[in-house]
Amino acid sequence: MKQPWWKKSVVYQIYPKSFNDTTGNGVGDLPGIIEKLDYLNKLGIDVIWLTPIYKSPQRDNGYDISDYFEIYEEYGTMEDFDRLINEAHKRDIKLIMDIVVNHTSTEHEWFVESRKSKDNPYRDFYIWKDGKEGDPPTNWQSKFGGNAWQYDEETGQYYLHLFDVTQADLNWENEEVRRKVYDMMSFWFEKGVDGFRLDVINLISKDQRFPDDDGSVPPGDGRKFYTDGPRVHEFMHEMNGEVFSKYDIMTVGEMSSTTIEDCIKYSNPEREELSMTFNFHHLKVDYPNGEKWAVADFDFIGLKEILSTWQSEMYEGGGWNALFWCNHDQPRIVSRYGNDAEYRIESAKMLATTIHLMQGTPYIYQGEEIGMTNPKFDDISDYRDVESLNIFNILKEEGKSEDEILEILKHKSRDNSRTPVQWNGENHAGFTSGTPWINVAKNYKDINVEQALQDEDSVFYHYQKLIKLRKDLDIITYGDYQLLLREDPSIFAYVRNGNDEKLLVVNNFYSSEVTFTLPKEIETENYSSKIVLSNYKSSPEDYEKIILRPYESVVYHLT
Ligand code: TEU
Repeated sequence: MKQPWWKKSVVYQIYPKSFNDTTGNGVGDLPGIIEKLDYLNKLGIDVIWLTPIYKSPQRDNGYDISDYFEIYEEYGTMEDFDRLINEAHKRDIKLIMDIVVNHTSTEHEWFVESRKSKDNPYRDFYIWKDGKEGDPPTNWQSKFGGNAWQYDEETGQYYLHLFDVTQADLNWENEEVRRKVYDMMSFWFEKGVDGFRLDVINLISKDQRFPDDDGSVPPGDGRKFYTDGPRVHEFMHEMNGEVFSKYDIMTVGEMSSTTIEDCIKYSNPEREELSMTFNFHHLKVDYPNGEKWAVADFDFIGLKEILSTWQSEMYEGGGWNALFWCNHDQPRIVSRYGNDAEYRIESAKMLATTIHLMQGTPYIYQGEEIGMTNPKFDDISDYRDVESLNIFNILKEEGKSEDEILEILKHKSRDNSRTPVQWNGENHAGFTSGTPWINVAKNYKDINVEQALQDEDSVFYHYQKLIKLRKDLDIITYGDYQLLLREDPSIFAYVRNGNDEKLLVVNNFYSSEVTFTLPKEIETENYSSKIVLSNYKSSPEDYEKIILRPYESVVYHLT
């Protein structure tokens, strides 16, 4: 049976604001992306994912949309967009857009109308409720801190905002809302877009009883009770029938605080909902007791368990994983689970191999392919993200010192991934001829694209090899997954099993030398083996017993 194209694709995520500025205004733009398409082609990626480029007040850097049919003026024009998609397609690079339909900006015309009066035709486009004896309708918390309801004097009611107060939640129970969304999606598909990343799409269906949070779910998932809501699969199936099924496209749902059962439902093709899903459980193993805003080592055994469970259960359930370490909301992985000091190159390569050789569609976040690190900003004036600034104030009110809070932000802030791409060692790393909207990381003279392209041992060429491997070896796409040495405190090793071949992936996640011994249950006689990738020169050919150097990562193809 013909498999969909996105099962063998590698997606490159672009955060336009920080990618490449061609006007000198300090903000990246669409012509800046066009300028770098040959670079992306050299890397070998198949799809680019643009985070939102629509008209927006930019309170949440575009995740607060005020017009779905216009391009945010600082990124360029619709003509620039048409040229970008045309130039990408010329290079066999597909382009998917980020679509935010759980909420709009409060500057969107629908909301401007909706808040005018209780009987306005757009009133029910959003979720308005009376308070309870002077309190908000429920005790739900916004993901950016504080209560999730905002009182509006005009009509004496509260509106729901699961994110910032300027991001009002749409009412998906209203068929007119759904119709408007589907028509807008079709507009972009008719322009040649190859798919969507759907922002927090598993939050769109709320329990219409609007129950209070009774603390029955772990604090880290306090928002659980409005996640994967009662009609969410119905809405996904309807969206597929009304729009997606009419095009040869891919869709990936961002599933905040979700479950494997739900992600199998979202991505099993028989259910005709989405192509694949992002989940974040593997990126919460450094949240002590589920608390994001704390500094802690990551739980390595927990990391192996989570990634392996998602591999096996999604495989068995007919689902499809989006594989990733980094995005615009997450700290840079080499600073988070790797070693961004003496072993930056080795650990960045090891982390890439670990995630790319699993089953699913891998995503590379801009700058990850050259091992960009967290910027380690140590002054609150360096931070830009609404979530970071909100939490700074909340933690201060809770009594934490500024130094304590900055230490947390250095590790956990979303700004960590939003510093400009480091193109070269020139001023502002070649990102802009003006003043960048956010500072460039100080290490740009040593870590940049120009340097990486000139160094055959750079992280860049390791990613290039990984992408090529995925094209060459079907086992990476279709093989099953078997975790080895579950309890080993340093080694993350797994086998991908094909019909008459295996891929053995062995990674040392730490800076101490360790010995890997192939478990007896792995049957390998009658196989010949070949090292198809390593992050060290001269890794040992014999995979039965390997002395792994710091962050050493070796891949053996057994046939
Ligand atoms: O993020 C969804 C989300 O729940 C988290 O990733 C959130 O951003 C935060 O890190 C929780 O601590 C999506 C977008 O990726 C994010 O950039 C937007 O801010 C958010 O939705 C609202 O649209």
